[in-house]
Amino acid sequence: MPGVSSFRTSFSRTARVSRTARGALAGLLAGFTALAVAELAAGLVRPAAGPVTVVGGAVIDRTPAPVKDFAIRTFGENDKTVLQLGILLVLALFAAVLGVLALRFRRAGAAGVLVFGMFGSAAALSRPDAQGAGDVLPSLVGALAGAAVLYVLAGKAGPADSAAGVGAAAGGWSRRGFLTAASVTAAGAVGAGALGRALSGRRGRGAIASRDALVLPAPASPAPVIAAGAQSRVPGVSAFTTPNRDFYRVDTALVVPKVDAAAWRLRIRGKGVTSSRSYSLAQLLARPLIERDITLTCVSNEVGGPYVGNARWLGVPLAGLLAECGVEPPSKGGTADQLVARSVDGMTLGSPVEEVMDGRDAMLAVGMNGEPLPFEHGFPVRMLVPGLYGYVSACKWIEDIELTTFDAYDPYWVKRSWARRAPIKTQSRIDTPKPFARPAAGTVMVAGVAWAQHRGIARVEIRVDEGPWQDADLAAQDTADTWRQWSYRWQAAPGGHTVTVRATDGAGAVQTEQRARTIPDGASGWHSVFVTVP
Ligand SMILES: Nc1nc2c(c(=O)[nH]1)N[C@H]1C(S)=C(S)[C@@H](COP(=O)(O)O)O[C@H]1N2
Ligand SMILES: [Mo]
Repeated sequence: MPGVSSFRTSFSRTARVSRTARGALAGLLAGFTALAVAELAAGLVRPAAGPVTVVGGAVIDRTPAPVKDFAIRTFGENDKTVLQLGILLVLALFAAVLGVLALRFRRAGAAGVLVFGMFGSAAALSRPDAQGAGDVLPSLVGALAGAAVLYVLAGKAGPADSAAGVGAAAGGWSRRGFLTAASVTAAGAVGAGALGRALSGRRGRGAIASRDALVLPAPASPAPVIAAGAQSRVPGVSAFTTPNRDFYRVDTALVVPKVDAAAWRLRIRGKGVTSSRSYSLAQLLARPLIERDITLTCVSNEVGGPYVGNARWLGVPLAGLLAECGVEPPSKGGTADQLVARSVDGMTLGSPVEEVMDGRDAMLAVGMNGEPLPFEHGFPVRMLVPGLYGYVSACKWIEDIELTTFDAYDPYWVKRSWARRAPIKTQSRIDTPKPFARPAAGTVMVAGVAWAQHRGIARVEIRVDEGPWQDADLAAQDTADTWRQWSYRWQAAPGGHTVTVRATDGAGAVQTEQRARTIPDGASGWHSVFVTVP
């Protein structure tokens, strides 16, 4: 009877499907357990050594510059979240496949989980801030737990379906046994993961307390009062001083380092340093501090892009500190031409000693807009050199300064095809109107910011379509190290229009029209915005 046989086929197919689903579930639970136990181990030994963090970090380290640039462009500051979700997705896929495999080959499935753990450990060891056994442990312990879970659950997930599904109760597997084991595993994993998170959080408590307790001394040299006219009144223009919570953030840290200021020290050593020194935060704060408005820009900022911000920084003049250690700039016979700054998370940034010591306000910053540095921006101390892109100057969570030469050492980004030296290129940005806006005909305020740190902005011009360049009104210049706002009253006629801006720096050089990508030393070209006047 055709009816009966087709019933039997679909019945066994259903049985096979549900068996596969049980295998996949066993795999997912094993993967979840592995991650949760690893989080717990990381919480105990080192939060930054969690498997997703180290694998993510290793991926960041190995991402070719164009791909990283694409990620920053496409996902902006969500790039890290996207990366971690991607890793979790890939892990989940492999875990499910391993689970199904384990139905037939239990040992192989469990061994597969261990292989993933070894990947995690290898990734941890490859990170620039790896410290040894503590980094390997979380992935390894997690994988062992995951492998055990898969071995047990696969055994309970059911026999081969040779009995065409009818014998589901035979061969040792019972639906209830599997579900009970799965639930217990899930609950245990959730508990381990939550405990791990809580432990990681606790480890940061000393750092948070040290930041809360920090009282910033008054500067010996306060910043000049910002001229009343420095902030344009045109709606839609960036604030002259960027609030800390809005300040862009670019770094490779998947877990923001939480440094306990009480235990923190800064070493200064290397070529030309007469004797290596080390400073505590209290020692640095006891020195005369300077307060300065400085605009920071990322080399990954596209023309018209958002990775630029201006803050009021408080810090220790770096040149004086270096001089005290015996360092001389190359122009005065110093042997080191590169200063390599190292952070607690193993990042290395290289700055030219000549620029650091040429009289500009290079500093070790401790304050940002009137408060201790936020953790995201480098607490307790970061470096800043006005006029240089962040990746060659602005080391956050700094703990070591080494004097060396450009010939002898390539820091992190230079190893990844970015330029050794990178002064900030003159740029201007239209903040308003926005691209594809539809402003009414008549007077339209075009306004934005321009920057050429340490050279200053002398002129900003606007061009509508292919018309002549017209001078924009410049807001008051704060200092040569800050951006400058500008505005232009445009008498807009109906139609589609392209509005273009260009700036001239304090030395008289006009911003180049030549388009360049961000790699290797910063984007160039003119920013323009297309609008339709209805
Ligand atoms: N330790 C560390 N410091 C770092 C980085 C980093 O990845 N790690 N990124 C640099 C880059 S590329 C830039 S543009 C600035 C950004 O500083 P912000 O995040 O405070 O804006 O920090 C610099 N300092
Ligand atoms: Mo950057």
